[in-house]
Amino acid sequence: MGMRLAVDKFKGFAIEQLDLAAKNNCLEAAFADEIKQAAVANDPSQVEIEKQRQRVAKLKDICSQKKCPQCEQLLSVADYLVRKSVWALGGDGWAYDIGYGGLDHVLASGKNVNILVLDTEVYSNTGGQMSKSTPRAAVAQFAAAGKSLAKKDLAMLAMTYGSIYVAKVALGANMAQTVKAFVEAENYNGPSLIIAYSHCIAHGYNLLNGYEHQKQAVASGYWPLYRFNPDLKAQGQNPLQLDSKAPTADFTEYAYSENRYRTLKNAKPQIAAELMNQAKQDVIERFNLVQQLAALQCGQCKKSE
Ligand SMILES: Cc1ncc(C[n+]2csc(CCOP(=O)(O)OP(=O)(O)O)c2C)c(N)n1
Repeated sequence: MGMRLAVDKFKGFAIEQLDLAAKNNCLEAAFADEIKQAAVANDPSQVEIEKQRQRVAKLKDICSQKKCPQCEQLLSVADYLVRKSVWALGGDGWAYDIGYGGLDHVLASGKNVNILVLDTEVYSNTGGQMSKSTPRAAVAQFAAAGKSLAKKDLAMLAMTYGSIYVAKVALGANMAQTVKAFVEAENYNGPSLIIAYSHCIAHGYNLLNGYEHQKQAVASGYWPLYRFNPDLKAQGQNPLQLDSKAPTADFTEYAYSENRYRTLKNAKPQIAAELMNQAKQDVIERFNLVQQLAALQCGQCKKSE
């Protein structure tokens, strides 16, 4: 958020210096205006961004040959005249728990900030403590008897704003969908949140098979892939697009291929069975909810705006 505000401030300052440099006849007015128009354009295409890069390179060339203080100032901030994207990266411990208040503040700011959550479902750096993202029935530090509550649905919470780009991705399950989500988030002129399924040593399996586990997480319906793009509303379309199929694999089978679930089955089979039943129900309910929301007819979206 601070980065976004700083980038916007520097851009504003660069535009002021650009105007002054044109007034001082250090720059041709038409060239300065061309740069200014491109700098304030809302949704520039990649081609337009490249063109602006070339203009700014030429501008820096001109400024470096002038000796006036105006041009020196402009030279120091000229790069901010090209569109800059801002990304914040963090884990689930940060996004779901300790940084959630701040995350929510950024999401509600309406600013063009992109957020990527690498969701390992535990605090990985500090040794695998439970977070609100840890799924029910999984064992983690502080949840030695298996987590008794369902995973917090951060994507669903973010979608309730209606004005935030939200995507759930799993690189190992669908690379094309992941890339699509990143491109759309980057292009969306507002806050974006991408939650990426991320395998972790704390899950308890050979990480060489990480992508295979990601595939199973998606195939079992545990990790539905979807994209919520508020821009689609303006076209009368449902903003929510479900990108993964209805479950084709068994959740229990997937879960018990990972030590974080299996440990409990071995140590306390009865509790494990009970939690696994509930966890299975979580998966069914959550997948059904997303499926139903994605199937809504949104012909009225445009009219009601
Ligand atoms: C406010 C705050 N509390 C605690 C820490 C200590 N800390 C450093 S890394 C970490 C784990 C973060 O977990 P997560 O956000 O899930 O990221 P991961 O380690 O999984 O990548 C913690 C608690 C911190 N840096 N800041």
